[in-house]
Amino acid sequence: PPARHWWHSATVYQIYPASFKDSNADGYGDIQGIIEKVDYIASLGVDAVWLSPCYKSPYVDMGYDISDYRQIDQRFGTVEDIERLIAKLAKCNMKLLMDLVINHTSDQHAWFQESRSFVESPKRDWYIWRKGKNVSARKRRFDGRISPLIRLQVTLSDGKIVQKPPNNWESQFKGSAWQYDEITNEWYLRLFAKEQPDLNWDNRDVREAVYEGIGGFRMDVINIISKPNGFPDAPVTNSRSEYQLVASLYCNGPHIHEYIREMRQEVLDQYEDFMTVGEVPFTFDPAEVRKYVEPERKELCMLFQFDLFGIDRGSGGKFTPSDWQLKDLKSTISKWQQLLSFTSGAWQTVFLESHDAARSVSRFGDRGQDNRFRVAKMLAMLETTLAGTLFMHQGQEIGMANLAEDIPIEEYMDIETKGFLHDLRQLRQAAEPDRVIELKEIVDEVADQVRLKARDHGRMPMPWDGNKPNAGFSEARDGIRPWTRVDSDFDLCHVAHQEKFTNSVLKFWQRMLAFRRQHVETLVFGDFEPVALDNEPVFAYHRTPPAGSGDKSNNILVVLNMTSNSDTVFRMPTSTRGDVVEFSMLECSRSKNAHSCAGQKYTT
Ligand code: ISL
Repeated sequence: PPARHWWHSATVYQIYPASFKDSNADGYGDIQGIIEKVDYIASLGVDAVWLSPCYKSPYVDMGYDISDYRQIDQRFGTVEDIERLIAKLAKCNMKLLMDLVINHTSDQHAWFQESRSFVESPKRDWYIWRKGKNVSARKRRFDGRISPLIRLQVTLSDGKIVQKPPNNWESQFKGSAWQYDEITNEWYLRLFAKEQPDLNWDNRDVREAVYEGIGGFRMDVINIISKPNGFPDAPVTNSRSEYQLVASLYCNGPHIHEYIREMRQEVLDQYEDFMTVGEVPFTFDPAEVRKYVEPERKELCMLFQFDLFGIDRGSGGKFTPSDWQLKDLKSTISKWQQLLSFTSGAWQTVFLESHDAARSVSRFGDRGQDNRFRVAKMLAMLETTLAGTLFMHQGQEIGMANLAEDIPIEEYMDIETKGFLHDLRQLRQAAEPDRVIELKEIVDEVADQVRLKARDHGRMPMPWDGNKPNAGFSEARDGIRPWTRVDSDFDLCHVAHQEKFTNSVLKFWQRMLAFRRQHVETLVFGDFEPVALDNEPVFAYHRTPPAGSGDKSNNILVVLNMTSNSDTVFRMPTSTRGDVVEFSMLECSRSKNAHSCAGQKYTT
């Protein structure tokens, strides 16, 4: 069997630094704030903290646009603060995982400034520059498909010759994935915001420069760093838009595995027991996914794979509805549990939330307040009884939900949400060039989806104490306000309250994490087998220790009631091996409303 490492059985707690704890009343969370909360984090029973970016950044995409990898942004503190955080975490037996964003930098990074300045710049080739496609004025006039608005975007040079981007790729945040730059009359690739130019990984110097700083990391969009040769146009799947969002074209590029292996050999292997988790969005083919994590290939320790995360994504993109059913959720989880496990020889992560998604309670549960905490506990039980390295996102441990207030859609701040709204408005404007389309005209139509799915929800400040101003997140006053809205429902859901209350979501997470540690062979390393997948309202599965494990008899049956009906009945299928000899209900309320339970030791 493959070697075991500390990170296999670890639970990692994600901190979004801007929203965790503000120690200096400037409205932003900071490193010192995290240091103050290390004891709290330790009390959860987690093994490591993943810190979303806090490097120097103009903050166009909340720090995922880095302008200096060697400095901590002023709003968060200093490098010394990070060192103090590492020391404090270590005292509590926890490690720190930093976020490595190396597909792109900020446009304010010195490398890009140099690259953009002139075509012969030594750093020109550090980014991806191409000439635009020329479109003659004549062709333009007769090409009915080019809408007035899109023409505006490409009439960027001297007015006589109209340029189009080098290909038709769409940015993740909408619009063309290429940005015209007047200084040299060329375009650079930027798969995300225009302030996030993509690095050219084919350039050896770029790779050397990146390798200089690496320890152990969560690697942002690591599967798209190697770009396809020739930058071919994407097939047109969305005829309403000039640009096509076809991430599969630039995922798993020609040199991807070579670069990851190189990074590992040249840097990571020098450190003992480093941990890497690659973010691998847009890739769903199991064979492709496995390549990143099969131990003998010596690439990544584990990855974030997004099949489950995208379950509510409609065919028209994230903000379009999808009619996913409970059975899809069950089969998606079951599929990946079996594909990537200790026995199968490739490792995975378990996660339901991050800073890139809305809250799981709101996405997967009903929106009624009545069930909110039950749903939170049920999902906690789901996650803590699945195989893989467990990741939880700050606030999940108290059952934070999406913003309770239906605030105006225009007040959503995230760049993905804003980009989507902007793009939709442009498309409408293009269809009706004779009148001005205001944002409020499209708001009604998209409000439900934005309220359900916007990334903003996962980035709300932590409510530490509902009796304090700003829910104890920040003492900002005199006109200074927290950088983002503090939810109005904090009196219902805050840490100070849940710490005192034995049936709280927080206490439940603590108990479940302890249970997971106690049954690590079965729950972390063990095999997964769904039971009665068709039993609609219930999700039930067996967990059994891996073959060859000394802990043979500790089988666990997990039964989750996925409905709000407390009378739901689950009959043990006759195929169940052995009899239940001891069945402990772990449910929180102990009342007849028991919502979910895990039984243990049921073999003979
Ligand atoms: O957020 C998403 C969907 O809502 C994802 O498609 C996301 O854009 C993708 O997973 C890449 O995410 C990472 O890189 C982005 C950054 O905005 C995200 O916050 C980060 O997690 C660009 O750096």
